[in-house]
Amino acid sequence: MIPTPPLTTLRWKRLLVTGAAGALGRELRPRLKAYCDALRLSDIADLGSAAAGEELRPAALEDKAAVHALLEGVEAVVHLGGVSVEKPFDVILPANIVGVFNLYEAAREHGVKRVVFASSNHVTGFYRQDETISPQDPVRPDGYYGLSKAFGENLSRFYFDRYGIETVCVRIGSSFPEPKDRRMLATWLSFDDLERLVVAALAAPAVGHTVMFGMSDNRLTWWDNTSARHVGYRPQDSSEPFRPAVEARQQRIDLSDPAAIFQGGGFVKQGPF
Ligand code: 15L
Repeated sequence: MIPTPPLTTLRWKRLLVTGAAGALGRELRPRLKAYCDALRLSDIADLGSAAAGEELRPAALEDKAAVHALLEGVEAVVHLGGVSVEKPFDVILPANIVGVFNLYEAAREHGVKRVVFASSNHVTGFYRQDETISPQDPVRPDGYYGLSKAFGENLSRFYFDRYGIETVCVRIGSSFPEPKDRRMLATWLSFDDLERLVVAALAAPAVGHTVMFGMSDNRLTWWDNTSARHVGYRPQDSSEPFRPAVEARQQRIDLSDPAAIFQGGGFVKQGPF
């Protein structure tokens, strides 16, 4: 379901979504089209065919020239691109580290002033599930993927401090049709709330460099977003209606399992590769 009425009356001339063929990109594609004249979509995977108002631009993030061409004429970017799960470092490096550098350099060159960066809860995955943390707490990445997202957060801070490019880094929890397990009762972000969050991050008058967690209005949470109230994100969904089904599937939690102890869940024990 797409939230109605529109979440803002603002309209962008051209938005760029990287990683547009990924799960969240496919979800946001029709939703963001409602807010712009042209929606430029990029990925290395198949983007299908262009609907009215869409521009398909396949590009690898590590390809500097391609990324520079991608940013031309763009007003704001929703950067979902890159590797979105734990992988060996040589897979993470080109897409998530070289790629995010290419993106911000291209943004600087083309005068793009606002980026929504899909960071991840895995930037802080080694905090425990019995802790509540805020974006001001030190990062504790739970793998190479989390490390690469921490790099993106730092890089975007540098590009704000040096060049005034504003970024909202959204440490996305678990954005799926519904929470799959008890961990996701805390980390779940509905697709409608994802849209609310991205549109809020694009539309807020001033965001500077903001780091926040991407979650729905879940009853149980490990994350305190108070410092990001200026973004104006108000989640409308909750994992709570899914609780009975999730608990029926997962009655017992083994507290000797790192996946049950740490916020990053199974990511904390992946590898070595
Ligand atoms: C992520 O960052 C991943 O992209 C996603 O696939 C989920 O695994 C999610 O984190 C999560 O922590 O549940």
